[in-house]
Amino acid sequence: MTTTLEREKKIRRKSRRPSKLLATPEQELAMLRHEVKDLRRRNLRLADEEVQRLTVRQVVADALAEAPPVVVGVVVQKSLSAPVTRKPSDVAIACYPQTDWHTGLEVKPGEIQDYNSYSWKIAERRRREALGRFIEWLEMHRQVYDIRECVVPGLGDWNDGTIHLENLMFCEFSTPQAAVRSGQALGGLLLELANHFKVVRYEGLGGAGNHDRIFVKPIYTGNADWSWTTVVHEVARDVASRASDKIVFNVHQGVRAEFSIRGKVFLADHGDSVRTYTGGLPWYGMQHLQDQEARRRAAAHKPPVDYFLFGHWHQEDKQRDRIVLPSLCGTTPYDHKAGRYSPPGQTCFLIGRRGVFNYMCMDLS
Ligand SMILES: [Mn+2]
Repeated sequence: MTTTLEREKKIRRKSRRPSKLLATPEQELAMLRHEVKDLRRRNLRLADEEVQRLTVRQVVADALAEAPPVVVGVVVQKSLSAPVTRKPSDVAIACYPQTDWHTGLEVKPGEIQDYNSYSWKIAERRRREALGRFIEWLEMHRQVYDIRECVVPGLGDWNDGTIHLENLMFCEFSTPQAAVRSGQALGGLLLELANHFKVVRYEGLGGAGNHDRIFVKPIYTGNADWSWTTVVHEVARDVASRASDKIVFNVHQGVRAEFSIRGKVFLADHGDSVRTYTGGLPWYGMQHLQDQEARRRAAAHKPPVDYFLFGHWHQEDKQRDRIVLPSLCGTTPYDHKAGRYSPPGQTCFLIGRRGVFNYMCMDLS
């Protein structure tokens, strides 16, 4: 675009040039010389530009010649199809923990801003849904891994029990009835799992979950014997004995259960031995318990714990060496009071030669 200044210069230049019509031969010669001079100058400038253009082209051509070859797409070095024969390193064990069923608890949505609804019927539906999703997850992983064994840790709070006044006032069943139902459901679950695995190993925490206590106040001596968990376990053991060739039923006495899965040490604790002061997950409390356990195990020359399992807080959390399980019951009025994010859920994961992997938490809302 021509600026005003340039336009003025042009006009002035034109006005200095005599009109061709009025020019004498001398004036015409002078004009032609002037034009030749202009054209020469323009020619030089264009030649200059051409040189520059050629130089740039050469530089780019050189750079392209020296550049490494361009790889388009993903380089697939190994076949992605599933291996036909498996190596020992492909063996994995499935883990499907169960906790906080709170059989007998009825949660009315209106009391907890519609965050949840719970009853025996809903519990049965959630157990079925979770099992279906676990089996789907299992079949997917069987495309790659050799999974023949399933470990089911049981972490307690099977029943809503009688430790609080409200449990007594509003339970759907009496505690003995609830304990029998939980036992039958647990035994039935193990029988169902036995259809999908060569071995099903139950690792039950005999020491009561807080809600399984027979007495309002906690006891630590004989707490497994004086607990509704004993009834749950004995009923479940009886039901599971129908597939005794496949189901191994282990019950651990005391508040903590130690067991091994593919060489990794697991320590299960219901969770009520760690206090919470804010209602939420006691991060430092759990860490403190883990540190204390590590110190006393080191002193006793026992191998360190690889994974801690907790239930109790009805909130799911997965850390490198700790898994806090969600509850089957979901948000209770107590969870609601504490502002807990407690959707009902179940978890499952695999244990391979390097430990826990492919962890899944199902939301059963
Ligand atoms: Mn609980």
